[in-house]
Amino acid sequence: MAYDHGLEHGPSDFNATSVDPQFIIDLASKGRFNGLVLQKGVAERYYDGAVPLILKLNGKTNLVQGDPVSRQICSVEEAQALGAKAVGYTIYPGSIHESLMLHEFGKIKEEARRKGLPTITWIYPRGKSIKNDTSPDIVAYAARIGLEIGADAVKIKYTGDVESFRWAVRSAGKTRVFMSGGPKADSEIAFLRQVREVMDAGAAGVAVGRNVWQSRYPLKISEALRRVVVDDWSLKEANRLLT
Ligand code: FBP
Repeated sequence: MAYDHGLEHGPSDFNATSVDPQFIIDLASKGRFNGLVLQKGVAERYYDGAVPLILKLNGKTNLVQGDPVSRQICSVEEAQALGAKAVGYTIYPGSIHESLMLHEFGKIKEEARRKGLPTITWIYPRGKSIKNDTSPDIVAYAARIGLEIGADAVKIKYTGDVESFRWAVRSAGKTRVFMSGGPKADSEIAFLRQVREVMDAGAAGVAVGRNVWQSRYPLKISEALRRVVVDDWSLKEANRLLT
């Protein structure tokens, strides 16, 4: 489960419940998530060790316009001290600043490997040169970048259909692929269908935020999600949990 939105988007993503990190920490645990993505400030004050921590090492706000850059704001050492079992880093290929992020991640990867921590990269093609960040070619390129730079897992956006996502998964080779959730889908079933499709395409799992904690039934959707991802349930079976 991802919960780094307070930095990336600000509190406008939250409601009166999800604005409280404690609610998310409890939800991740009750919903039996196998990872929780936090920035260091939230981790320092709220993380309780119940769900494996994935510490996000870089981040940015959405207040700056133009080609994005996201710089490191937490060290690998600090992440480990906070209890992280893996570290996360976002790269925006296509941005005029991409080389900065690729370089920074290269250093992080070397240190993380020495410390035995897996790396998960959010690879979001973005910037003036990117016309459509979910086109199959662009998403497959993002997946491949993950492999080329040595990420253990890559988090990419959905392309919209199983076949093109399967190509993205193949392009990532032995780097595991997680789908990024995106803004809240029209319905819980529409979101679950998307998850079913990415699993059918060979993804290792999903790393989602808004589609869980913006739902009216966060616990039910967590359970349905786990059933599809971990237990390989069909959409029909999982959907019964929502009714
Ligand atoms: P969601 O499932 O809510 O989309 O979260 C995934 C995520 O990658 C977060 O980790 C991050 O804060 C956010 O999306 C960034 O979204 P974007 O850069 O596309 O606005």
